[in-house]
Amino acid sequence: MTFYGCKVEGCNYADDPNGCVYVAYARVIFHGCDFLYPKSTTKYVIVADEQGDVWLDSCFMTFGIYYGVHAKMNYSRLFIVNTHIHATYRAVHVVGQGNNNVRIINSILYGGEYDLYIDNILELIVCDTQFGSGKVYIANVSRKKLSQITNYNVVNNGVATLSGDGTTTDFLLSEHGLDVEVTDPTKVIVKCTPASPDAIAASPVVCYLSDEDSDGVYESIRAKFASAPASGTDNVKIVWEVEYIG
Ligand SMILES: [Ca+2]
Repeated sequence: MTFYGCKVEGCNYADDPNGCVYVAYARVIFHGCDFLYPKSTTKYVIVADEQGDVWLDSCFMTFGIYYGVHAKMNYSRLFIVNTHIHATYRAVHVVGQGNNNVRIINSILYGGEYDLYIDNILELIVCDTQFGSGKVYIANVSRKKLSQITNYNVVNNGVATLSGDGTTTDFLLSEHGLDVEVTDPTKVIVKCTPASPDAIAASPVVCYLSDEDSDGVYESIRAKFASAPASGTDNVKIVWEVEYIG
């Protein structure tokens, strides 16, 4: 079924014989629609491989779905709002040409392989959204804002309690816990706050990402004090915070 510009309200696409809906050179709004059990179990539900804006508002895309939305967009926009997509392979897949906008708000994305796969778009905003146990891949996005996402940590924080020995200035705090494999430490902001008298006395302190096992992946956080904290047991406390900005 191919749409060339319309609003689709309250439709039920169960058992669509083609297994997919094409949107090409058009603006299509799907509101309150139910997409499930496509006849083809290896195809896409919504395909937007040409110029074409797609709004999915208050829709369900579940039960037997392989790909949810597959977009190879050019000068197009994809908005997914109040929508649940549960796909056996990829819930949302967008590989653009550097000039698309994708916004996903207050939705649930579950994919057997990827919950979300985004590459080469202009702007990505994801907020108040729940991911499943699939992977998330986001690359080559010029502007990006991710907030209030369940099951995908782009921010993390913690408290490290250490013991000074009067000579050590550089301490391993913990792993950062971000759901991102960090190979470029310039993509992560690391902040820390000294939170005990001996930590404050040895400050200023800076925190930074560290590749403890030298495998090219920065999995840890370290703190470096200007002077060695005093000797003691659990006398050096640091509050740390990390944010992925890649
Ligand atoms: Ca490593």
